[in-house]
Amino acid sequence: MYTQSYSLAELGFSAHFSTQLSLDEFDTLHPCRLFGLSRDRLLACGESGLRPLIPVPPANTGDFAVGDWVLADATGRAVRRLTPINTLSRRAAGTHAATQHIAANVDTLFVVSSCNADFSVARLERYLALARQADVNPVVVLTKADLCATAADFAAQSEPLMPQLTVLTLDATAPQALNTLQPWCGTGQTIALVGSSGVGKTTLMNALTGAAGATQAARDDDDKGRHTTTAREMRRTVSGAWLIDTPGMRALRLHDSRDGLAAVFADIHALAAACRFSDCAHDTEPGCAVQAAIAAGELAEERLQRWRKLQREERHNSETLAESRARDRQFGKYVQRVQAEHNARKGRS
Ligand SMILES: Nc1nc2c(ncn2[C@@H]2O[C@H](COP(=O)(O)OP(=O)(O)OP(=O)(O)O)[C@@H](O)[C@H]2O)c(=O)[nH]1
Ligand SMILES: [Mg+2]
Repeated sequence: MYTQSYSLAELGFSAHFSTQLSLDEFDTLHPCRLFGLSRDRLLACGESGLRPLIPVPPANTGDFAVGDWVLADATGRAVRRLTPINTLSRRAAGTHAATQHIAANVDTLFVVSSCNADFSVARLERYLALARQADVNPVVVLTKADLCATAADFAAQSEPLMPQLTVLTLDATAPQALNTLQPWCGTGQTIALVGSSGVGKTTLMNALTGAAGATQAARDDDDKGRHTTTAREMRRTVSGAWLIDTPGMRALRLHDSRDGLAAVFADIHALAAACRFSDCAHDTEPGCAVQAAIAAGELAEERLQRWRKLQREERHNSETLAESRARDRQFGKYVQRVQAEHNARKGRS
């Protein structure tokens, strides 16, 4: 795959990371960027090229994200994760309350959707909140414009979803896609691709990297033979940026995203500030600026409903995660106490 090596600057290393190293660590450890991870191993790239790394227990690979910077020792251990500039994460699928990292140290999030039945403004708003919460710049990329006569309509529906949102429409299979995305793909920049399965993320990645990663064939009744992406991985674009492909997500569950939601729904937040009552529920209260905007046709009722739904979900997931973290902390303290008592008994005997 990667035979050549890159300088730390080419890999995106900056003062944010170098200032985290002690003098001792500068002498003995090597900063490496994570290109991929599996159940028990990290695949990392430093100045001397790609190498597998093993996390030092109690850390496991789930504690890391593709795009992370780690410090590696000479024996192939990832000694420490450097604090990232940002991490995109979601609440993991299933009932188990945990966060799942999507990517770290990302400059731009390409939120990919196609100009067909996959298109959903509610889903776009979700991804935009994810990006804004992590302080990542989102760009909406609408693919399959070549298969649709009304691509401009899809773009027009997307643009008002967040202030100053950039929306691009393109044919991901055409060579021009490269030029359209070029402004975000400078040397050392990191881009992550998110979106549902089949929208063209890997196709875009192939266009930008000039390599052939497996894409999934057009969907038909029989799913056999499709090449859906199953792992997150980071690859270099022809212009020296770093691109993180992710598997299509069935559900993106937001957590701890209050600021992200406020940034995406800035229109509703601005209106709410003008309501007569500070605790206005924007229902039937007198002097509600939100309902007045709906009545005047300036705000769509559906957008208010989508905002409410995301807020409820965000609150529920954040509370569940907070409870689960508190439980883990209590259990950690219990283990420490038992250990201390055990050691004290050993010391006495
Ligand atoms: N005509 C046309 N086909 C496209 C476009 N984008 C993607 N495709 C096709 O759509 C299919 C799915 O594309 P992929 O790139 O594999 O989709 P993905 O988003 O990576 O899917 P997952 O890996 O399952 O998440 C492939 O057959 C692509 O050739 C486009 O803009 N125009
Ligand atoms: Mg894919």
